[in-house]
Amino acid sequence: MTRISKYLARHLRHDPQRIGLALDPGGWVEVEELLRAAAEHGFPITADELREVVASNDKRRYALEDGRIRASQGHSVPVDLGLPAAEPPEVLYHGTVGRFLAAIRSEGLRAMNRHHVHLSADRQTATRVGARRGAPVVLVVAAGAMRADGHTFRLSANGVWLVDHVPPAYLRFP
Ligand code: HQG
Repeated sequence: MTRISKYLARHLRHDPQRIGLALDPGGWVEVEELLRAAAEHGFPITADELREVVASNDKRRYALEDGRIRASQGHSVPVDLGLPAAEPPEVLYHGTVGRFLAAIRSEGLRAMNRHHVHLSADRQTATRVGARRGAPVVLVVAAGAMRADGHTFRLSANGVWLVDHVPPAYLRFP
């Protein structure tokens, strides 16, 4: 399941062309097309396996709708997820690692290779996100204050808060 999920992330978020896929502007692709492309490129997946991966995925990374599938967030290829602006809670969290802190203190949080900065609703999730890269450091984001100052927040289908940039003034460091 993890192998399939990683394969989906690679081709639905970052590199669809690698297997000859084209995502529509919203990031969707026909399930049949995806399965055919994967099989043709040496990674056969059955429709049942795909459904199972989508349903059991720990972070609900993929959405299935009307015979189409897309990643709910995390793209590096240009897509417009069409997410409406949403009211964030007063604080959100961002998990990172010590080696990025100097840059983050001076530039704030930047989207880097993705479309948005990803923020978590709880400290525990942010800790896990940071731990992917080393000893996690959790920053507290004054989301309510940012919203009040005109920054737009969006909430992905799987509960990740997305914002273009977090200026350093809204960050609290441990
Ligand atoms: C850091 C996973 C230097 C930032 C996770 C992070 C998440 C800066 C890294 C989702 C910086 C970017 C996203 C600055 C931010 N200077 N470094 N100014 N601003 N950074 O992977 O948030 O499993 O693009 O702290 O669970 O780690 O893929 O972002 O360490 O939800 O579904 O630059 O990816 O979800 O890394 O993770 P990423 P992220 P999936």
